Amino acid sequence: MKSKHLILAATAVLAATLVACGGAEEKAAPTAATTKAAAPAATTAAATAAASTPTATPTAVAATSIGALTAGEEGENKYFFEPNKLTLKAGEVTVKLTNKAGNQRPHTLAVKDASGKEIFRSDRVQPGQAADVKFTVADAGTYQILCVLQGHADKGQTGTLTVVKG
Ligand SMILES: [Cu+2]
Repeated sequence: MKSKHLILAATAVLAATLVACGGAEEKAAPTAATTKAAAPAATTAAATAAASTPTATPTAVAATSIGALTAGEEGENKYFFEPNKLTLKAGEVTVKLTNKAGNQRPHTLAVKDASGKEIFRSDRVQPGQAADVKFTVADAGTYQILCVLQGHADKGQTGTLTVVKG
């Protein structure tokens, strides 16, 4: 008899705890909702900006078909592009390729598509010189850029060209 009461009591406590927990969650939820509801009112401009950001960002990125790269060297074993990431809009593009003064060798800019097919290769640019390299990338996507001279890509002279819809 006593133990039955204890179990009942325990069950009641458990039930009360569950209800209390449920109640607490329900109480917490409206508070969060209230906070959320209040936020847009307080920061309508920010909320509007945030909402328009997803569409605004690609447009901002796509605004240019002109990029610039500098070919760099660190001794004999490391060649690179700075920066090694470019984003351009699809179509005819121009990349100013600068071969840094003080470098010891020419460099080029070539572009390979996702399948590894070379779609463009520039002339050599000599140390201390720059060239406006023009080519066409018809399709949005990710391309590899590299210098095609012997061993240069292996020594790090590669990068990524991201092409977005114009
Ligand atoms: Cu090179």
